[in-house]
Amino acid sequence: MRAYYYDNLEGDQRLPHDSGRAVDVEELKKLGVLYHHFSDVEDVNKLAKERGYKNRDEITVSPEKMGDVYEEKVKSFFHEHLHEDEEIRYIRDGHGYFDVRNKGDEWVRIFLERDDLIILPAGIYHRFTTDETNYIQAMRLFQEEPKWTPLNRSEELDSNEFRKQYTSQYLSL
Ligand code: KMT
Ligand code: NI
Repeated sequence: MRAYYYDNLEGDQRLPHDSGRAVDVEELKKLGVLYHHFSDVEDVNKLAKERGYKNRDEITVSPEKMGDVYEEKVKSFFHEHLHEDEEIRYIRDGHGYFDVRNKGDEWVRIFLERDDLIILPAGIYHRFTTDETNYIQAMRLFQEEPKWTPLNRSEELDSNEFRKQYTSQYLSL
């Protein structure tokens, strides 16, 4: 894992876009973003149990796996959105980027690779992209049924109860 401010420059979303300003784990924690490195899947099982996650699946995002819809999928993952639930991803192979908004509404880019696990809190604005290797395999954990409906950023979403809960807990101090 390595986190830094996104440079906001033009160019493919899959490029590093590293501004050179690093962000540490403590900064992420202040945004409600939790990071773990688990080389033993038993540790993931334990975390899942503690947080009430009963189900999981695995997704491979790559042109080989997705074929013609790959480019389209990569673009759609990159639309800024939030969920009314936590998003937990455990990277099994390859690497990619999760971008999250900070207090000042800047993008923080989080590079994740094998054995990295990230928890994005409900209500945080974020997006995902593969990197230049165009390959990542991840475990997606969910509590009951998958509730991953992405809600695209909009002014109306400011009054969403999950968004309001997130901003009051993490962005209002
Ligand atoms: C997401 O939430 O955008 C995804 O699940 C993308 C694939 S997981 C690395
Ligand atoms: Ni998401």
